[in-house]
Amino acid sequence: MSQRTSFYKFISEEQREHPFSSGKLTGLLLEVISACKKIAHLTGSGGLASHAMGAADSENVQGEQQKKLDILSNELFVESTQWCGYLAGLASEELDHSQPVPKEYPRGKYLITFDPLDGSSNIDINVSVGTIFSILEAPDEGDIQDGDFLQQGLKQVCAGYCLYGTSTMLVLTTGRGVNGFTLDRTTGDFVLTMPDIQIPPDTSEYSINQSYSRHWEPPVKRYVDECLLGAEGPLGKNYNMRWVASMVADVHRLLCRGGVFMYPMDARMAAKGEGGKLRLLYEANPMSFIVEQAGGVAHTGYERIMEVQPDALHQRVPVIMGSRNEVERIVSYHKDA
Ligand code: P6P
Repeated sequence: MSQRTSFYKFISEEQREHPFSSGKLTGLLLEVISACKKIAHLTGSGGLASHAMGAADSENVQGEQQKKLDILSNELFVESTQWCGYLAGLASEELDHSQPVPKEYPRGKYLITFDPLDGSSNIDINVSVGTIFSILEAPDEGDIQDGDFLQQGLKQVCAGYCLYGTSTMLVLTTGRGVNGFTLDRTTGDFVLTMPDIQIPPDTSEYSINQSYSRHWEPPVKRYVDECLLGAEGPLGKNYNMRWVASMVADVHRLLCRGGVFMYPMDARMAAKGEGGKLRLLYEANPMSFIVEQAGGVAHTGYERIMEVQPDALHQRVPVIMGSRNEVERIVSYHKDA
């Protein structure tokens, strides 16, 4: 069997193509991946690690019930990365505010935002969850504040996710396409298994939580109604629907076979003055970078997600992303409205 390419070999060869690269991003990514391997082990233990199952007696800044694994995964991620000398600060879904790298460690050139365990409501029912991360440049000096993270998605240096599914997969972009790696449990290496991922431009599969349909805005309701009409309707084909309730799993599926993932704005959120359900900095932006680099479109319905200017660390946005032609249709319905 031909020698498979390990992540380390892949990223080292990529680095060589950037003659001026310092190797610092590579160094940071190796620690991020180390954290993901530890989280994979933790999530893979399921009920065997009873201390990791079930709800913690705490809520995160979002007011969401934290799972023990949310907290453990967050601690693992911070401890595995903050010491490496390539980070100046970290911001997590599970932390109210960003935190600078402790003084005892060297200050690095990057910032990282992350959701340590996205979809954690699926933990107790043994359904896929994932870690999502986004890497930005840090200011050269000054104490790291929340404001330093409020950069448009266009400024991302790297974005990726690790999907803890039937296999553990790392999917990553540094702005030169998207590549997928599978964890080889015998060697502990991530190995290149999905080179140069391209999202099919057309699809007949959409992903949305249908139970909120009475709250949707007209353009989304119009699109889903047309999908439900199938071949006899204006879209002229039958559609399939999937909803894992784990963004990493739902987005990974559309990267593999096309599709549209939607968590749109709805009347409930508008009534609460929220911008959507999913968080911009560590869910929507990293996934948008990946989707766009794989030839897809990532939009709020009103603007390109990566052009949204963040004004708060845990800001929420509407998310419509996936196959180019299908998302562009949905965006056109928003323009019509
Ligand atoms: P709902 C998980 O909690 C998450 O943030 C995303 O991973 C997922 O797509 C969405 O929320 C699920 O939301 O309302 O269907 O439970």
